[in-house]
Amino acid sequence: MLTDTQKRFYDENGFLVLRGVLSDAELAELREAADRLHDECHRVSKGERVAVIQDIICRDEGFLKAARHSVFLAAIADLIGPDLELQSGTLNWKPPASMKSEVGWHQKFPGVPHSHRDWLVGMFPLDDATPETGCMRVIAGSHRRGPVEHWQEGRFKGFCQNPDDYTREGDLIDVVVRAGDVTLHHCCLIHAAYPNRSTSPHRSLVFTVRPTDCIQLGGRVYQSSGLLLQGRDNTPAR
Ligand SMILES: O=C(O)CCC(=O)C(=O)O
Ligand code: NI
Repeated sequence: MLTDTQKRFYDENGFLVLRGVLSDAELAELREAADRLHDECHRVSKGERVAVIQDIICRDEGFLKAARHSVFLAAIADLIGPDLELQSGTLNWKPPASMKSEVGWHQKFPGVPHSHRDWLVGMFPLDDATPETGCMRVIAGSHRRGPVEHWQEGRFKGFCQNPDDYTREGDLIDVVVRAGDVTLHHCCLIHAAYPNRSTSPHRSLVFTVRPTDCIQLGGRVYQSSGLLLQGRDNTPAR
């Protein structure tokens, strides 16, 4: 389903934007499901920080449908193979006018190491994502460096510790997307996100997807970790 140009873009840059994946009806259903978690999100965020609600596929059928969306999975299959399972599925909710909802520079892989690096994160913004509302920023091509330093004095910090890893201006891209688009980013892509300075909450669904031959070596395991999304789940480990 992806063109060779799209596949090459992902290989070179470590991320890809798929435009208009969700229909208006699908988007409306997901927004309603997210709104049902509004009070919880608000409480967790304390009106300041990003609320990350885990295991959303266990919370609402609509979220599971998004994780199994045919276009989403077909695109991922073109990048990392057809046998796919979930590692995590979250609703990331940024309160309005919240400077503390900024997310620092990091890679996914160091917090959740796996037996190989051919896995990725898919995001469904439920609201238009711009620098004003808290869109993602990426260092294009940084996935090719492999995992970079996220530790200080032997402690895992969750964020890049070496500013050289994320301050090379030329490669820094704001990933501006519309609600209904989908972004995919490689597990080693260095990325961050702006705070939400707008007057409305900013909501995204975030699914970490791996091939079934990819074994989790560390980090948290969730109720939805290992849920088969498509294909076979008996592939030998790689
Ligand atoms: O919520 C966002 O905008 C991005 C968050 C992120 O990068 C993450 O949760 O790993
Ligand atoms: Ni991230």
